[in-house]
Amino acid sequence: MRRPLLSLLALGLLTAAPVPAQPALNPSADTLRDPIFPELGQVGLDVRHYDLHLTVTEPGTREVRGVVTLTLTSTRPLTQVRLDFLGPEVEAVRWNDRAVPFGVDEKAAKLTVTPPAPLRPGATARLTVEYAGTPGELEDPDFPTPLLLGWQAVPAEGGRAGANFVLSEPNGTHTFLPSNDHPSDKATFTTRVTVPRGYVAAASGVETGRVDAAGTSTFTFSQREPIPTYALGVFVDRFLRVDESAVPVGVGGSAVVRRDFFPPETPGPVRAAYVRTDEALRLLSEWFGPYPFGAYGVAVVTPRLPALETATLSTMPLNMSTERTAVHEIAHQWFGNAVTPATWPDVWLSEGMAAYSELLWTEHLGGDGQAYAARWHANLTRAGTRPLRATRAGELFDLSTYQRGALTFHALRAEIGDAAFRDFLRAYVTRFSAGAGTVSTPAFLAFVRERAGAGAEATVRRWVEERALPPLPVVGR
Ligand code: TYR
Repeated sequence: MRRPLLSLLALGLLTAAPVPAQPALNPSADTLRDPIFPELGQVGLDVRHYDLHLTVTEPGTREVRGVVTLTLTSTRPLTQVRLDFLGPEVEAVRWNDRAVPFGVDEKAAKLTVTPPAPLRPGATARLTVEYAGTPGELEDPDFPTPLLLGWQAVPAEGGRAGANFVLSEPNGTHTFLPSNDHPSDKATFTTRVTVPRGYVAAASGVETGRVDAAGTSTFTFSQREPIPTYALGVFVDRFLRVDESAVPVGVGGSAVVRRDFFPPETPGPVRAAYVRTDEALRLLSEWFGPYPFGAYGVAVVTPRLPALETATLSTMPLNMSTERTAVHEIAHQWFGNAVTPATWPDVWLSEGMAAYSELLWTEHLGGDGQAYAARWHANLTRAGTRPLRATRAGELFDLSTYQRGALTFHALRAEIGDAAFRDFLRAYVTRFSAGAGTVSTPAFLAFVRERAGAGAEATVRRWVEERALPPLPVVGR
């Protein structure tokens, strides 16, 4: 359902009280110009934290109410803040607790806010947005089955209660959250979710509280390490929550909280895909270094969809509940959520390593990793392949991203040997989860050269840049 376009002009923003002409001070219209999603984000804007309160009154419908306070800084003077938003009707906007003018441009999917004075570099402001209604519909045409990205509703059916969750990669988060919706602007999150009594809410981060009031429960989650907006997970269902003992694989051996959420009708075999989660966390932390977050688990959802590595709490559809996919999503907590693609063409770095972790898991179980790699190579030979930086949305999650991406890491391993490969991966995570927490393809190549030498860089570069598929790398057995 489309709502009428509410233009900036209609709201008087462009005519009333114009900002004095300050060309250098008005980069507000500049998006981040991502090569694949050029419309996303705002140059200079840095969202540090989202404090989000969602209220779901009738789970299974698309209705939602949100109040979010963004903690903002900027690297340039900003006369306006332009957030990505294709969400429900905006009811109020406040800047440091004072009402300020705003405009919604649904066509551009932007919420534009004019602060009382330009946001200066280094200054911090709090921007609050209240909204309620139906999240926007953002169709992802690149999935085999048409998929609405962002806010998901699973209607009540038969004896089954309704449910909601989000599935946002790459750009669905702004259907339910006004945000700087690009992976280069990572942020921490406090997420509160209010649901009818009897429902359970879950979200990325560590649960810090639950308050029951008349007819409702409110759950609070703290995601203390920055994550990309697409990786925020939110779930509402009559979940069975299963708590396990913490696993000491965090930074400095710290305990990682373990909890999983299963819908009541989850068949037994589905649960089987998750019984070795602790073992996978231990194995992958040996290869990649300490697990980067405070918790890990899965939330199982019922629609047929791809699995998604939502931070600390992977989204696992029933149909994707296999051990292999479970390990893939765990690996994404390092590659994707802690080390995040700087732009969308860099997504192969996440998917390639997540796929590579399936090979590491196979070897861990005593299987033949080289045969696993040979299957990837045969698939690519049969289907055709491309250089790794995606040039359009349809390439983001294709065979080359996953399998040629994975073989690129296999080629590096073949070149430098297991011990050096392990050291490389650990150093790579340490280096690129720090600071902005992002990695670009050129920065990755430079790091390969720095850590593994010019020969290794040349090998990797062929996998990244050449059109033709290089020969199958062989890791000695
Ligand atoms: N990143 C997912 C994976 O682990 C794939 C995916 C992509 C899932 C986009 C959902 C989505 O919306 O492979």
